[in-house]
Amino acid sequence: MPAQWMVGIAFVILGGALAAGFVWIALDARTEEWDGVYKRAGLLRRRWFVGLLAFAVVAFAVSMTWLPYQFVRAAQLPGQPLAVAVTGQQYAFNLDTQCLPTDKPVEFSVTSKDVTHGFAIYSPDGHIVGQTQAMPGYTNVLRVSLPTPGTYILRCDELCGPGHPFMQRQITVGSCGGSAGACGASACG
Ligand SMILES: [Cu+2]
Repeated sequence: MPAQWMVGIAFVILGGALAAGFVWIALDARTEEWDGVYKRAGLLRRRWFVGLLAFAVVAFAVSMTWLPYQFVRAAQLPGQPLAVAVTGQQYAFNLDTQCLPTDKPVEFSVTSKDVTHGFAIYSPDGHIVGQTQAMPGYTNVLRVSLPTPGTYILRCDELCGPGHPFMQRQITVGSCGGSAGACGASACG
């Protein structure tokens, strides 16, 4: 069953249970003084709030390890990375290498000389494999693994001016004069 369906069914069940609780209290109120109904409704709301709060805290803590924070990516992609400096400037990316290896992580340090740009890496089959922002006065670090050799495309995915649609360049992964899977020494530095 698709995840969206499971989430939808869980939402309907939980929402229905909450609504049923309030309906039950509302119907019960016809034969009961307001004070008792008010207390039970308040209790239900407080328990619901505490339950949601506990769920949110747990979900936040667990999902931290799913997000591409630097400490998470460093743990997922261990090893000494190839450091690549990237500077965005209307409307091009400046990199200090033309070739990236397939056999170790690549760590991009991304900044900008003018406005905020996006920095998105697209694999040869057109899938996005990593993304961060190129921001003036700040360096974002993006660690990725590129195990598939080929020609990748770096695209700006943040509207940065009239020339934004043309802000892209190619970069080779895995065959820069050496055998596939390894960069030539001069190209990779
Ligand atoms: Cu742009």
